[in-house]
Amino acid sequence: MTILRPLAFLAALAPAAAAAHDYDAGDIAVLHPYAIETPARALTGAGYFEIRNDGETADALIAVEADFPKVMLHDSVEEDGVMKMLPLERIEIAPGETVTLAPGGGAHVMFMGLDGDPFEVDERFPATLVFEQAGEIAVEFVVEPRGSATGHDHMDHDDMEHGTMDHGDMTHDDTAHDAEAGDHGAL
Ligand SMILES: [Cu+2]
Repeated sequence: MTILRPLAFLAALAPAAAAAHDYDAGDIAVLHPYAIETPARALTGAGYFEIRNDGETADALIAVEADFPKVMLHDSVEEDGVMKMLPLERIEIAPGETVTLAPGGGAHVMFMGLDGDPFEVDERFPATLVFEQAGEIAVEFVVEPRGSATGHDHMDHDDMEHGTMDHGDMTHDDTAHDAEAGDHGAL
């Protein structure tokens, strides 16, 4: 009697997935990491992707590393009609679930310190996604035009244009602590 080996079967499929700009490690797959082009003088750029958990235990994205002065996970929340970006410590992916990060609000990766080197369409850059269980997954972000239909969204990007936000005044380190303390009164 032949013993089925599902893991070996999945491993055999991996090269095909990689060709489609997807990456995986263990039970976690990262699909189509992309960033949105930025204005020439932008200080920050946003990155998005889908994460699929094919396993039976929860995992979480806890960090993104890339060659920028600072990279953070951010969440966008509306408070009194004003969009704010707050640091996000982790993005949970339940077993069997797919989490989608996409333009238009919500979680995103914030690449900070672009200063004079904007994201240009078709540019690619490497990054490492760090997961609590699956460990590190090396990926490549590809820069896409603002407002492009990547199959993820048809929202109005203008609502969430990072360039128009108050990133300049926002010292992210300080904000992180305020946000954790939940001190809305001070904001
Ligand atoms: Cu942000």
